Amino acid sequence: MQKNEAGQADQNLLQSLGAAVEAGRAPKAEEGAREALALGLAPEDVVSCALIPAMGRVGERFRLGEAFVPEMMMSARAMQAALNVLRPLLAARKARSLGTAVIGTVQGDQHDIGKNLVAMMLEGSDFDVVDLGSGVSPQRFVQAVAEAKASVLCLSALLTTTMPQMRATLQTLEEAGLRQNVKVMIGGAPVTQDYADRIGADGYAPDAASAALLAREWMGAAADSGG
Ligand code: B1M
Repeated sequence: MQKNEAGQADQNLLQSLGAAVEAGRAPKAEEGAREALALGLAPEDVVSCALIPAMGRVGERFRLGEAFVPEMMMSARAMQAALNVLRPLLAARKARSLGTAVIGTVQGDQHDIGKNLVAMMLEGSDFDVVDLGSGVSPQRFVQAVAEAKASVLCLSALLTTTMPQMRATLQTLEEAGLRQNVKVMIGGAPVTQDYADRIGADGYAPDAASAALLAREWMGAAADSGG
């Protein structure tokens, strides 16, 4: 096949994968992710060119009142089905560990897709990851940091109403005398660097790849994993 034909085939596949996620068709999304890998596409490109834009479109339709919670739920399942296929490649284990990262979505917030992506990228960037899931209370985060002797704590929030849980978690960490032991990173669609500065988090990352890079930087490791 000629190079431009291969490029067109890749584009078509990414487009139909995105459409499957948008339509909430999990089996088709899973199949599309497998085909993308078989075509030699990088898993990071599949995520950033097909999956994330598809979820953005669903969110926009929800915002406009053209889609509802069940549709968002079905799209989330389809995205998760595709991510499950990509996961082994995104989170390939490396020979050494830079430390433990505890991660979760804050209390009151069920959104876990972005958090799952960050966890996968951290795993693929030489971290041992303790994933607490979603709806995690400040006390549970702090308990996990203590138990795992974590070097990094990652807090995700997708709702403006749950962002204050990030501040609450930092306070609980402080009260437990553990604040100095761990670097705290926050992220999620409504979160900003300015918010991180205001609540006293150590850092903010706009996406999963930058989150992994920042965590590596904190550990004094080179930007490229395995470096
Ligand atoms: Co909800 N939802 N949702 N939802 N949902 C949003 C977030 C919303 C923006 C939709 C909209 O109005 N346009 C809106 C929030 C408005 C706001 O507060 N600003 C919203 C709402 C309102 C709600 C409900 C309140 C709806 C209702 O019930 N009336 C409800 C709340 C439930 C709850 O949590 N208590 C709700 C429910 C749901 C579902 C359960 C149906 C489902 C989630 C399923 C799941 O996650 N398992 C869902 C979905 C799917 C969405 C949208 C459509 C997609 C989110 C997503 O997965 N994006 C979303 C619209 C949108 O975001 N455009 C929306 C893909 C994902 C890869 O991106 O999570 O942003 P994201 O992660 C990014 C970065 O943010 C970053 O890395 C990722 C990319 O690499 N990142 C980090 C994330 N965490 C990070 C942590 C880091 C660093 C980077 O460091 C620690």
